[in-house]
Amino acid sequence: MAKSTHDHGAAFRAGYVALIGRPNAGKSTLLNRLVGEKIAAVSNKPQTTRFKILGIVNRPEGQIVLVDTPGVHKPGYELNRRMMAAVHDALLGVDLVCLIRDASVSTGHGDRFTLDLVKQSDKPALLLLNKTDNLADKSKLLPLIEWYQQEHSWRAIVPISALKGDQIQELLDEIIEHIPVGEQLFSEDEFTDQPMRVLAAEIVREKILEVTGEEIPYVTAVVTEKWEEVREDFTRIYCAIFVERGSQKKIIIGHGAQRLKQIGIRARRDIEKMLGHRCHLELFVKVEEDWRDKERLLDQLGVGKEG
Ligand SMILES: Nc1nc2c(ncn2[C@@H]2O[C@H](COP(=O)(O)OP(=O)(O)OP(=O)(O)O)[C@@H](O)[C@H]2O)c(=O)[nH]1
Ligand SMILES: [Mg+2]
Repeated sequence: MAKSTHDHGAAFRAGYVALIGRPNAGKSTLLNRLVGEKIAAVSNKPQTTRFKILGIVNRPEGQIVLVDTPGVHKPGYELNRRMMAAVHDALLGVDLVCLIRDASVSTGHGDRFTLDLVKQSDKPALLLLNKTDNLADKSKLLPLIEWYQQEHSWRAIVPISALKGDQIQELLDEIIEHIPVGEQLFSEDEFTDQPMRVLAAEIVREKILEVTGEEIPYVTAVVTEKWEEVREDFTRIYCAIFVERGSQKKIIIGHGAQRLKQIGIRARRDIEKMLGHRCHLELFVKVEEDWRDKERLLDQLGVGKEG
């Protein structure tokens, strides 16, 4: 279980920490929570995150560079192969791995597969049992802890709730303790590696996931095509929403364009919060057949460019 043994007066630490787990485990929620800024899109649909996103946490004792990754899943399309490449890539480049597990669901093949990835990485690892707020009876954690303990030698096992913020301080202490002594990797005013136009596109994608049903999440990509800083306190943003079929375009737009309007209103609210000033957001829906399986389009859309 969590132990808090931070040694005050110890040397400054800095390191990269991968957040690895099944789709929907809560990796991006945790990233946003730890950084204290909304960086990554979050949704109740699996496979929300599509590429690596860095989030930087500055503390007096050290600097933690979190690497959010797509959920571990079996790749079907080229898009999914790139997503999994991002996971493998993240595992290679970090000092510490956090395996995030939704503690409120039972163990399946995917959990075994994810665990094996962490073991193969040969990196020091923490096990984070997330969504403890979903467990009325915390003793339900015990068999899960036992199973994971038999399978791997964890530096620590920390039950958390990324959503409610439970045990987050303890988690930060554990992470700091297990990253190397070293100098700051990023300047203190940075909190992510993603440019504003990508963050804005991700906000739009998150709103699409919120207002549409089962099929649409997988077939949508969003790209910021134009970013005009009209005045210091006013930005005009044009985002293109790509789908694969005309029928999907109809769904996104909705009856009387109501759905697209909802997406726009919600996204603009969040983008304005991020920018700290007003913006005008214009959304276009474009059909690109089978973009998920076309290398050229994926490159153009900027999906998995680093994967
Ligand atoms: N009850 C509860 N829900 C949570 C918690 N953490 C995340 N969630 C919810 O779980 C869902 C998935 O969260 P995400 O952060 O998008 O999960 P993810 O692991 O990044 O998912 P992918 O990007 O698809 O791999 C969202 O509906 C979150 O609100 C938690 O601690 N408690
Ligand atoms: Mg995610």
